[in-house]
Amino acid sequence: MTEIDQSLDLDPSVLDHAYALDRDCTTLSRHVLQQLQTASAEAQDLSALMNRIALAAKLIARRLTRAGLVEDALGFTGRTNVQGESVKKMDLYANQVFISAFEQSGLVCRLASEEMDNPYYIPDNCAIGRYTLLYDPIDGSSNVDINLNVGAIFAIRRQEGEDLDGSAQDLLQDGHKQIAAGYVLFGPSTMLIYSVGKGVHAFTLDPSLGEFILSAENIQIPEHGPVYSVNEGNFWQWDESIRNYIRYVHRHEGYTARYSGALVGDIHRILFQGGVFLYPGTVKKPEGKLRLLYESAPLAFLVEQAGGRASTGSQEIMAVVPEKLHARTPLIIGSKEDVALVESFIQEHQRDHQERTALTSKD
Ligand code: FBP
Repeated sequence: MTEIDQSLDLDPSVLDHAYALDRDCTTLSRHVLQQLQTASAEAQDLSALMNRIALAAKLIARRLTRAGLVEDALGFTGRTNVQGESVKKMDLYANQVFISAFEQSGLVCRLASEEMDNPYYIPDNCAIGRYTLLYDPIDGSSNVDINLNVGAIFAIRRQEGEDLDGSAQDLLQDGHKQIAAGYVLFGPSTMLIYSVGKGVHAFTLDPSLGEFILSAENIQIPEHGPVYSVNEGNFWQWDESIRNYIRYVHRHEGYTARYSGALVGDIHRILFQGGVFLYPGTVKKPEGKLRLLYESAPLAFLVEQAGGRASTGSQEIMAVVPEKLHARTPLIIGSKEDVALVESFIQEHQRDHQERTALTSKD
C-alpha cells in the first residue's frame, strides 16, 4: 500500500479517497510483482500469466451470468471425459476459454486440463514458453445447470525438458513443483484467490471496472473451525475410521455441516472461517474422486500458504507423486487442528487393526 506523505496534512476524507484509490488501482498483475519484489523475468512472466488467468475468469463469468439466456450454454454435450464423467457444455466452453487465453500468451507451451485426455500443446510458444498451466476449468460441474456456485482451479509449473513424446512425464512430480496456484470462485461475486508462494491473496471482480481488485491480503486460515464439509451420502462406502470421525462431530457441540457440491466453494468458506473438507476414498474408489494435479495439489499449495494443511490421511498432499496425469487422491484439507483430528481417527483405526491382526496371528 502506497505511503501517503503525512506532512501534507490532508483532510481525512481525502486520505480515505487516496487509500481507496490506491486499493482500486492494485490490479492483479501489479500485486504479483509486489509479492515477488523483483522485476526478474520470472516475476514478469508470473504477473503476465496471472493476468491471462484473470482474462479467462472474466470470460467464463460473463458466460455463467448469462447462461440461462444463451442458447446451448447449459446441459450435457453427450460426451464422456477421460475421468469417465459426462461432460457439460460449460466444461467444454470454459476449457476452450483457457486455451484461447493462453494461445496468445507466448509463455505457456502446454496446458493440462481435467477435461482433456492429454495436454494441449501450443507449438508456437514452446521455443520460449517456460511454463505449464494445469487447470480444472469448471469445478462443481453438478452445480452449473442449477445456477449454484462453481469454480475454476489452476496451478503453474515450470516446463522441464521438451516433452517431445507428449507423455508429460515431467508433470508426474510432487506439489512442490508448483510455483503458483489458486482458484476462481463464480459466486454472487467473482473472486480470484491466488498464491505465488508468498501468502494467499483475494481479488474481487469489479464489473464496473472489468478489473479484479484487491479485496483481502495475507489470508490466514483459522487453526480450527466449526465446519466439516463432506458428502455424507457416501457414509457406508467409507472406511470405519472416517465413519468414526463423522460420528464424533455428530456427537460433539460446536460442529456444523456445510457441503456446496463445489470443492472451490467449500474451500473458500474454510479459508475464511476455518474447518475441514473431506473427500475420502470409498470402497469403490479407494483413491477417492478428486484429481491430484488439477484439484488437490493446487488447493494444498494455497491452503498451506494460508497456514492450513492438506493430507491424504497418511501423507501430505504436497508430497504425493502422481503415477499418471489424471491420478486421483483422497483429500482432507483445511484448518491444521481439524485435519489432524481426522488423521487421528485414521491412525487410531490402523493401530486397532494392527493389534487385532497381531492378536489373531498369535492364536
Ligand atoms: P468436477 O471438477 O468434475 O466438478 O468434480 C469435482 C467435484 O464436483 C467437486 O467440486 C465437489 O466437491 C465434488 O466433485 C462433488 O462430488 P460428489 O457429488 O460425489 O459429492
